[in-house]
Amino acid sequence: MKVIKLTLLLTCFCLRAAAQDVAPDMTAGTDLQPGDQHMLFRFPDFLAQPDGMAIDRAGNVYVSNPNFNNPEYPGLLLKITPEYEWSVFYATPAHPETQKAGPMGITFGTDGNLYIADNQYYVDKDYASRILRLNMEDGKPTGVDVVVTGLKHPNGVRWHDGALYVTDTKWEVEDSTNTSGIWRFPEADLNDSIHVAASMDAKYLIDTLHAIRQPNGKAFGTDGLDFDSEGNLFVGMFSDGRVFKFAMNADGTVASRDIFVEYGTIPSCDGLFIDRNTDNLYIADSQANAIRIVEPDGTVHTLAENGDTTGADGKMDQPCEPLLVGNKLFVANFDSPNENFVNTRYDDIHNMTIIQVPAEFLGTTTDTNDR
Ligand SMILES: [Ca+2]
Ligand SMILES: [Ca+2]
Ligand SMILES: [Ca+2]
Repeated sequence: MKVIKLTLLLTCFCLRAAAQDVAPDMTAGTDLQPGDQHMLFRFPDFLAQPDGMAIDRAGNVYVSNPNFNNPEYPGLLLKITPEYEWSVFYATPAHPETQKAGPMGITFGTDGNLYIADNQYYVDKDYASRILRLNMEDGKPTGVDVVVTGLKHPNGVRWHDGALYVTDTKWEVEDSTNTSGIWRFPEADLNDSIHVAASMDAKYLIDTLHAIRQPNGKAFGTDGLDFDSEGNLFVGMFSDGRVFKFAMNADGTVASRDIFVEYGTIPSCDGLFIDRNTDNLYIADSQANAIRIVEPDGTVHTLAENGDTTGADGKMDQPCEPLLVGNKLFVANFDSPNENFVNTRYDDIHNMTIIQVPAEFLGTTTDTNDR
């Protein structure tokens, strides 16, 4: 019965999405002033919180929407074509006990399937979160498998060299409340569903990191992650803004961990994307309503930054994830502030921002950065 209900719901959303004018605010060919912010999309209420993004080999961009702020709607995935036309793509199945889905980070595996962090932290902190695999054939979803259970706050996901990497922003056990972790799940093990142990030295946990507690008491750890062209892993800490660089051994264990962006350099680090043509990092500085670019030598630039807004002007309203699409940056805006954020409140405008990246930060090629 629930399946039928979900199908009906999804059909309803598809009709609504198709019924509205889906003419994009701009197309891929529109010329933009480098560094200026523009409205990419303004979404209806059932897409209240664009978050994680992934891009397939054909150049379609997928965006997760956990709808934590609008819980009457399910967790949805939407698809944006290379012509910037969006539609609802999939309703993520609800957790059998919480009756909610919280799709955050998404990424394509080398198998062509979409891996989804189903974050249950905001409805159940008792290790209810999961990783889902949305099986795909010819660009269409064919079903979902639950491949990992027992997580707490899965957030960013990336595929690298035969394994799925996942950040767990609040991997807390017992009485620690500022710990976080990084998981690595080899592809072969994902074929049998993995249940992780609630332990700081659980199998598949390759590192744990303590977030520096902020004056407001918040301590959210590992969030955005990505790999550079040489296979180094970069992981950002949400509420203290540090970024760590890891060299990896061939067997997937950590060879070294170094601080790449020091504490105090940028206020926060949510989503993180690396352009493998230049190895520049793009960081969504959620707290500051800003996008930072960090060069491989550690030099930090601000690509764009703005004050408090609803997003009605197209500008950033708590940016959570950047994705370089060609030579333009797509920015998802999460709009769910903590008390010390530039964004002061969740509002009823739900938007994504687009920014032309200045030529000085781009490489000589814009090879697809699919992931
Ligand atoms: Ca995030
Ligand atoms: Ca808003
Ligand atoms: Ca807002």
